[in-house]
Amino acid sequence: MTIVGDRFRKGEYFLAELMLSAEIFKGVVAILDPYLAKVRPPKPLGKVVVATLKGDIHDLGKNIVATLLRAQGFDVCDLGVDVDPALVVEKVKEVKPEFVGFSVLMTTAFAAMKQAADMLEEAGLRDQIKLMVGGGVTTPMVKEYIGADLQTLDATEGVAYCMKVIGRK
Ligand code: B12
Repeated sequence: MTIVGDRFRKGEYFLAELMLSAEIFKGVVAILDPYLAKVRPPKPLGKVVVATLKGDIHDLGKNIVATLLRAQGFDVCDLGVDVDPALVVEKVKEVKPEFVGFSVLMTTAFAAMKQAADMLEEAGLRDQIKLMVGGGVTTPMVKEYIGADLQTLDATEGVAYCMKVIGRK
């Protein structure tokens, strides 16, 4: 997808090719998922709520993180894309995860992530979770803006972080 993104930026690929690549990628993840299920430990290592927030419908990065976390043995509650910040708070109350992960590729969705983080704080839930943010447009400044515990451009770094926090590495 990185190569496809580069070709799109250079004008070598059109939107149709971009969308087709995204669909193929989703298909690949769907094929892998049942195999990964077989190697998961019987008892989940922890719970993670992931979402792409309001104004953003990009979900490939989120799906990669969710797949890798599940493969490692975490229970993942995937809220999908274009998610209302209020739903994040509702789900965190319900699921009681150790981690919340936001995935973002639209700079216009930064505000929704900040709102969700503030709402978690107001609900007294922020101290109970580690907040991660990832996606191609994120930087340490985004981490600071939303008050996240981790910012990364690498899904495996997110998984390694979760493992470290729960004391498995
Ligand atoms: C594929 C793509 C699309 C696909 C999305 C398909 C899908 N199902 O997701 C389609 C064609 C639908 C699309 C639509 C649009 N797109 Co688009 N898209 C891209 C593209 C080419 C690649 C993004 C991608 O999927 N990368 C691959 C993934 C795997 O990378 P990633 O998300 O960074 O994830 C990795 C890490 O960051 C990390 N990670 C990600 N999330 C998380 C979360 C956690 C917790 C952790 C730990 C780690 C982690 O793990 C992943 C693997 O390591 C980018 C350009 C680019 N080069 O990035 C533009 C891009 C993101 N799109 C862009 C735009 C503008 C749009 C549209 C508005 C276009 C339009 N005019 O309609 C719409 C979006 C509408 C909306 N409201 O969201 C802009 C955003 C600009 C900005 N600054 O906000 C970009 C940057 C292109 C550009 N240069 O203009 N897009």
